[in-house]
Amino acid sequence: MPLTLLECDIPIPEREKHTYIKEPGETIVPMCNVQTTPGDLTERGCTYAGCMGVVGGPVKDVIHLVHGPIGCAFYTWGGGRRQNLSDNTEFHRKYCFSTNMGESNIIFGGEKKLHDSIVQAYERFPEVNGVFVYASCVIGLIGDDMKSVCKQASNEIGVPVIPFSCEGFRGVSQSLGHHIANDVIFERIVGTKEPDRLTPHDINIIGDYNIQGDLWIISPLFEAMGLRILCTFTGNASINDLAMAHRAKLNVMHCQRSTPYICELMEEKYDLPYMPVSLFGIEQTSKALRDVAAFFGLEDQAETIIESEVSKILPEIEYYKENLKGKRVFIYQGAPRAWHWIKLMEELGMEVIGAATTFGHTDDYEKIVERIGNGGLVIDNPNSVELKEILTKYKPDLFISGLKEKFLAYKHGVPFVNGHSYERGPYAVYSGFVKFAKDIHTTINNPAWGLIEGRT
Ligand code: CFM
Repeated sequence: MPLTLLECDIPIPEREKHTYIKEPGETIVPMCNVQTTPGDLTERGCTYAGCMGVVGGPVKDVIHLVHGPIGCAFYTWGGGRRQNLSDNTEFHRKYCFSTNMGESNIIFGGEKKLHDSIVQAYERFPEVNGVFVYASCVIGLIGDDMKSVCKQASNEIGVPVIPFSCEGFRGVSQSLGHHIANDVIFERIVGTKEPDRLTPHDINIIGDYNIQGDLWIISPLFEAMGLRILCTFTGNASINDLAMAHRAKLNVMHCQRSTPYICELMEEKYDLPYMPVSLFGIEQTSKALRDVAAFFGLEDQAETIIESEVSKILPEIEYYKENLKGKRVFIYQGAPRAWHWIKLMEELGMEVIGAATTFGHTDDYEKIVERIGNGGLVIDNPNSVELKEILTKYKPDLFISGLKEKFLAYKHGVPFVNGHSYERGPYAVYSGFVKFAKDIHTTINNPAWGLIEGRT
């Protein structure tokens, strides 16, 4: 029984191609990264969300101006589902900028409004080092010439004004938005500045967005090894860091869905190699540190750090493992975290019975299918009706997913942890693993679940 059709999908038989139950010895990858079937109420985000909300938005010292109707600007607020923190707390994520396109602008064009918005926003916040302008769907439809407006405004205000043509409808999911942001940052920013000094141990951490401060626990591990972090892409990044990123000796790539594009471009143009790593859990983090250390000949330093970090957390991890052994988990993330975390759950003695992604590509599913156990359900881009069927039929002991799914899980009495913006994170590397384990332990063992009437 390789591909399977959930009961709720009888009216949308196309969904069968996206739903796979792993059989021993098989290497089937469910259909993915294709347009959503009409009638399927997808939970996917749009291209603009991937460009602005994921990759562009974390840059801490630029105005993020949304060119579109005001509703699209909701994504700019730090109070939303993403919590990519920065140390520029007086500005970053505190303000929301939009051209607030109304009906008449849409009819007569929004170029003047865009120009005036850029100039006004900069006059109000002259301390910023640039302006990023993001196109929403409407702009693609009316054809405003963002490029020339941005160029003219940049000449007037004297800082880079960079347009991102990330109209929401362009891709099948937010994934294309990541790609567009990578391309624009590479073309317009990387290589435009030189660092004051270079060391033989300069790295960039690519593909970490500092969710609840992940980077603030990741970076010290690399620094303790003797490495210098030149740039982070894009958690807590300044546009000036990004401009100098081409001078690093190695790109350490964490999120392997939102950043392989820029890593490949930098390798091609600047001969800068990249190394994919997983920075979650003991085994994967230790491997990452060892791999990076081997590149620089810092193996001894890495071993010392690994030993001290692991010994610090092991007693607590053992405790959680004892209490979580045999629990069955269903993970539904955007893409790579689904496969990063299959290993992590195993480290806690739990079993992943299902894994899903919103916008994973073939390489994400290959890793999921390889890592999940026989009988595991692998489903691409599930909608909430399908999620409900999975939660009630498979009855996992834990559901790891995002805010949109949280209340669905609660309604069905399934313990839940937010794997996107976290509960009480950060969740990366060693100290974050303990927090992750603690949140999982707390929710699974919460007595409230037993009090829910009609728990399925
Ligand atoms: Fe990369 Fe991410 Fe993810 Fe992603 Fe995301 Fe995220 Fe995610 Mo939510 S960049 S692909 S678009 S690891 S916001 S920090 S948790 S869906 S699996």
